Amino acid sequence: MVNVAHAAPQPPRIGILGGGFMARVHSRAARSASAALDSVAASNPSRSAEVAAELGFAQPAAGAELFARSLDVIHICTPNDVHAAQSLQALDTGSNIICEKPLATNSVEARAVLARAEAAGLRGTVPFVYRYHPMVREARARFREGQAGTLLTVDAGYLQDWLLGSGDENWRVESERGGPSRAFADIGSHLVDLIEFIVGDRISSLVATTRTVHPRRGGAPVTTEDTVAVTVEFAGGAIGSLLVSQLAPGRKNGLTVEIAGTEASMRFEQEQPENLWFGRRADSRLLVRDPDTLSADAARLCEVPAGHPQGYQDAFNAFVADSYALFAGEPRDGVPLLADGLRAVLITEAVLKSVEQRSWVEVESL
Ligand code: SOE
Repeated sequence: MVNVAHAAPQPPRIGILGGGFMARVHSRAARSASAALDSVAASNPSRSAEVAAELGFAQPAAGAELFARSLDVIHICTPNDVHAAQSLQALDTGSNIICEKPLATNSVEARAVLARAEAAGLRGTVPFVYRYHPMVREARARFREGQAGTLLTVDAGYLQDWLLGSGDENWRVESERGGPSRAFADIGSHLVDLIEFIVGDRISSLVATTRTVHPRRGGAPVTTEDTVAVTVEFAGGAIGSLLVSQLAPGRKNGLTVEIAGTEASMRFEQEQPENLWFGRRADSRLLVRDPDTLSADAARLCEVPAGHPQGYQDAFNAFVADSYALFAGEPRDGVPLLADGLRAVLITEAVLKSVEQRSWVEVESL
């Protein structure tokens, strides 16, 4: 049975800040959840007009105008350096927020966003969207049921190649706009969120090393990291290793998580999201997404029957629909909240501190 029970009860009026790739993904998800697409603010007025027409918004808006439109939800899809300030503005004008990661470029600002939301009685979510693949939910359900036993190790990586060459440029590379961490804040944060989401344990300490392979891009010096290797310890005693790179030739969005427990292992590969490998000393299996055989939480996120592949945009659609439902007061399990955004910032800061000190560091708690 296909279950589409994650539709929001009352579709909200929404606006989007930003006009790039993520604004497109968010707008498709908002449309899928039947939101009223009110206004969009891109980098300048003519760009806003183009994006509004292209994405089907009622009108373009300058940033300040958008905040004045009493929107139910503001999606923040702008460069990292303005996420926290725009989140605060949105909350101050009474809107719930869906803010792209990182929630802020430092934990002081991320904490301020959480405090403001709480004081205003508003909610926010952060798109750690890989949580919304049904086979991730299946891994989580099986792990929580004890099918893997006690967690021993985690072997995880997130590899991309879009910044492989010294000529590859993007605002994320510049620390003024992207923040002090690039590869880890951009994609390592997804990896940590996904691991902790599946196993329900927290990384308590880590030691990290990074490399900036290209010291200059586009004629300008680069201070943010291209590659990161991290050894981690979990509060519950397990250990693990994470490899994060945006210079891995041929890898486009290669997020992989393999956990090994005393009874079984599980491996999820984001580029093959219809499968989950479930390994035992005897009888290992490749599980396929089939709503008739999955846990309730995984089946809830199945948009189409078995054998009809679903993927990234479906995950994003479900995340946005769940966010809207949560904002409307409906309970939803496993939605990445502002606290999860803060958690990612704290882990990123621990990575940077470890690199600077060349030593193990404890991850600050929430
Ligand atoms: C680029 O590295 C990027 O688009 C990230 O910013 C996203 O968060 C990730 O989901 C895919 O890759």
